[in-house]
Amino acid sequence: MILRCGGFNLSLDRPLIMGVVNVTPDSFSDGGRFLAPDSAVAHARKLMAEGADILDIGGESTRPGASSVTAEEEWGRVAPVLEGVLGLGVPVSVDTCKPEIMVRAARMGAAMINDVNALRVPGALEALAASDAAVCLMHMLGEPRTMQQDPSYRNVVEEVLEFLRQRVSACERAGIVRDRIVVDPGFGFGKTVEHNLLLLRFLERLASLGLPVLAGLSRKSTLGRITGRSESERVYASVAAALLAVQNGANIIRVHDVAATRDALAVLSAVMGVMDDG
Ligand code: HH2
Repeated sequence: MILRCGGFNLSLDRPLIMGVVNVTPDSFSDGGRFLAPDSAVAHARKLMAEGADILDIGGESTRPGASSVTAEEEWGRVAPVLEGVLGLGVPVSVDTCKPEIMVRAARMGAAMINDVNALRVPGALEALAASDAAVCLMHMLGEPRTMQQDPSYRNVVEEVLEFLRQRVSACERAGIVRDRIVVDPGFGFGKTVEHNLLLLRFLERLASLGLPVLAGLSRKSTLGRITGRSESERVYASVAAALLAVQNGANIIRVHDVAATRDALAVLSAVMGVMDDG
């Protein structure tokens, strides 16, 4: 499978690692650490050196209860970092829900728009259609401020699948072709621990859409609930979750800890590639 992504054609014959670069004061696990453009760019370089295949720059936290930012504020955070990493030779994704940010980021050279709102904000479909960027469509129940207030589903896996199917159709109607689309179940976005575990266990169902699947479990609270550990202590659990996601069909893994994830995926790839000849 090939993902067309701005000027890049990404082969998904092996799982790809998307490294997270949050340029926010309030992200749940690394808020405030890379707010200065220089430190964000240095962090992006480090993630690339560790083996990131894609960088994902975010200027607004989606943490439950995070405060929203204006487009100007968000662009003020994202633009200098985007400018600093565009020449590094790796496709750059911008994590945003705002059509004006999508347009400006794609114009500047972003290869992907990662939208936790799946292009539902008016103008977002058109913004993507007018660009050559890829898009990641993520499922979220409700909105970040309130999404963790008693989320409920009849069948979480089937409902997430149906939502994504409808968003893919909306993209196609708007003129965004399928080989530019990635889908994501949105771990932690309007989901209980059990919902997240069901989605991870049955992630393969999403592959029935015939599109690349992205999974973001890195350092999330479900892993904290299972292990009893704080955000910065969730590396081992995150690596385990990334491995399970890939085994269950994920093509792109969105992570904070690139080096650890890369080593785990190398072991998986060696085991899967070994010949059974005696
Ligand atoms: N998770 C977060 C943000 N963006 N995008 C996709 N496609 N999938 C995800 O699971 C996902 C995402 C939340 O993680 P993080 O960026 O670390 O936190 P914050 O939103 O607080 O900045």
